[in-house]
Amino acid sequence: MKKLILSTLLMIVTNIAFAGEELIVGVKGMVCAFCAQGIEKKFMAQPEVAKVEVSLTNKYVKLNFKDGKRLTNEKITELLKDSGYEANFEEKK
Ligand SMILES: [Cu+2]
Repeated sequence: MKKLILSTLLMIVTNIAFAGEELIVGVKGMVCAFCAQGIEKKFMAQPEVAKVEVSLTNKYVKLNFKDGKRLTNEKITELLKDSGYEANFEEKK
């Protein structure tokens, strides 16, 4: 029992160390490096976002959020739509 508690505690500590949720969202309509750059800029301008990685080849955007923060799927959809792209939450890679 003690062991279980200890490993649970360890898990919690590890999670805190790697805090900041990661989310991969598919992006429809992204065709060139300019698109990718624009999307990256758009997300980096959001205060909740710590890191953005755009894959033009695989058509997705990987978002790393700041501790305890997150953009809602609706907000992400809206941000992408504003730039002329479509968010795809189904097809995660
Ligand atoms: Cu483009």
